[in-house]
Amino acid sequence: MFYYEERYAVIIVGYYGDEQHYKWFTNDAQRQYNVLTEKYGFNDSEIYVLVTLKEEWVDNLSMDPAIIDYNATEDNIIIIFDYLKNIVTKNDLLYVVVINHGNDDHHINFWKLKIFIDFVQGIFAHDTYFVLEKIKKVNNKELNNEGNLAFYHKNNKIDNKIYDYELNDYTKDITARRFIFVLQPCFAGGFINDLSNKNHVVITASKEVQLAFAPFIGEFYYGLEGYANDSNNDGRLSLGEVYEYTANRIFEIIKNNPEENMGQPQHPLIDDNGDKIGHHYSNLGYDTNNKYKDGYVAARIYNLSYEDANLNNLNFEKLN
Ligand SMILES: [Ca+2]
Ligand SMILES: [Ca+2]
Ligand SMILES: [Ca+2]
Ligand SMILES: [Ca+2]
Repeated sequence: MFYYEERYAVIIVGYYGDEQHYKWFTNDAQRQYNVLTEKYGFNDSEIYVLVTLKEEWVDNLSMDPAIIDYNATEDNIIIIFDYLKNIVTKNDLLYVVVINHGNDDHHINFWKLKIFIDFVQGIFAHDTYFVLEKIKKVNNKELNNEGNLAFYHKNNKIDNKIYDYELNDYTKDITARRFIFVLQPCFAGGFINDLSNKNHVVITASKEVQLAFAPFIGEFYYGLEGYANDSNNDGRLSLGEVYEYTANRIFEIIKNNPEENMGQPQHPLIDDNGDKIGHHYSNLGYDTNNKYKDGYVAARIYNLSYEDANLNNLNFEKLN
């Protein structure tokens, strides 16, 4: 068994859109913070919380603002990851969670017409992104309209979006022994081809062509909190078991209430073999006993604890 020397976590909460999501997203950030500190023993100084408060929605703020470190701006995200580049070593764990809406440039017509048109087929074609809450004010008025426009148009001059390739650019030079991404946005599967690497585990709320309206991150937290099933009966919960629990819960929720995801399927994916392709646990590409397939590494990581499997057969050098 390998023990990490240090562990770090980054919690990013983006564009809310409405007050209900403000309530949900800030609550999710607090739950993530709580499970890190209470269940996994993180110190506050090891957790970077990026949240932009909305003063007008104070009644629905569902977190302790004292845990917030920075506004969730693209500049601050770059600063945090630049800082981590200098302090994270190949003996450390880095965990990044994104709580946000998401979109994909190729799916604009879905939102307009309410029918699904996938213009560009193929995993490498998808430029998925999440949006950050605007905090820029002009004449003391927040630019709500421009914030909304930025959500839909790639070439909007206001750059408050984090594209999949940008998140990779900002994080790619960080050398952690284990780098875990958990991404809640709709279409988050489109992040996998960009973030995939040999020492990376990328877990997404849905495939790149799917909405993610069912409560993925809430179920993931239940899993981390200990509700997942110890399917291999080793007395421990692995990250893979938490992923399987979450994906199975989403399957059950949508089976019982298809309207949870507007009548569409939602398949949380995992990629932990660095081949740029994510798989659902029901897919043939997922096999916890085959080291070449997705699921093998995650089945040997004990979530966010200090213990990491001693996978000497894996190469921790970054891929180009
Ligand atoms: Ca950007
Ligand atoms: Ca992509
Ligand atoms: Ca287990
Ligand atoms: Ca894979």
